[in-house]
Amino acid sequence: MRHHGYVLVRGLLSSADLDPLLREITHVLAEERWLVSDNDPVQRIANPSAACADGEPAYKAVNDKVFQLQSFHKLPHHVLLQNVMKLLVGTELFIHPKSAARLVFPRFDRGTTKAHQDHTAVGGTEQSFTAWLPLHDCPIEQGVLRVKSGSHRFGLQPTAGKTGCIVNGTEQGDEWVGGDLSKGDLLIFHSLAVHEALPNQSNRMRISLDCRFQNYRQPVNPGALVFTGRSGRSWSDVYRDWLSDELKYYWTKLPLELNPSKLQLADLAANAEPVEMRSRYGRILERIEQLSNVDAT
Ligand SMILES: O=C(O)CCC(=O)C(=O)O
Repeated sequence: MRHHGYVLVRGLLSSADLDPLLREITHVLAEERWLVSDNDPVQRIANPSAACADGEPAYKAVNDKVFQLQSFHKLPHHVLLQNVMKLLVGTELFIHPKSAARLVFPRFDRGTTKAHQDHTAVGGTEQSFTAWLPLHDCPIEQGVLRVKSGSHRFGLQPTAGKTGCIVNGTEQGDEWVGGDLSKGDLLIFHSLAVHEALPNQSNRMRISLDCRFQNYRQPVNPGALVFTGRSGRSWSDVYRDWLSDELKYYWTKLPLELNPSKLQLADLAANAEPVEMRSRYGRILERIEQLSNVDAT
């Protein structure tokens, strides 16, 4: 990790760990008609006419349903995953609550993740790590993730405006590294490691998770704990259909150091530039304050 900025762990998780979540997610996709109807949903055969990408309303509507699944939030807490991440961050492990599901349509360029560094969006300490895991075998042609080896040693790299993406060919680092992954493999990378997806050239959806981890004694971006958008979505909306209280608000029990702090958030809500950012900081502060009143289980 120190030298290359990434580690590939083969076969950490089993089918028994991953299949139930894959089944639940593909059930959601089938209901939304993202999959062709004459195949078993776990085959992930995409309906091209439904193709959409992260950042688009149609994508968000379905991704939000996946985000509500209790099993989706359980997977990053898998004990084997925690043990591996503790080797990197120490025993004071903080599992970020906002993991991401990636639902990537085939042959759909807009849906292919461009080169970026997670620290741009995740913030907090630079010593945070993403574990990227497909829920199925993911050969190169199904749009696997690849990493620019050694790129974490160059700090934050210039992006194309506010997109957060690094212009193709300007990434600093050594060679691009990627290859076929199998179900159960885990690609772990540093928050400053440049990475991107290869195009999904198959006829199946690529379904994977990004889970983020750090030491809880190091600063955490409050935006990683709450929903920052205007929709007003809250954790209680996410938990609405959960069958147990396990893992609800678990991070509120940890002694997290927020950066920006609540005081700084209040200042940013009043004075941030550009002005459009002020309401976003205001929302984050309000939602962080609301979390202080929840009863964590
Ligand atoms: O899966 C993808 O296409 C993107 C994943 C990613 O950028 C991440 O894990 O940070």
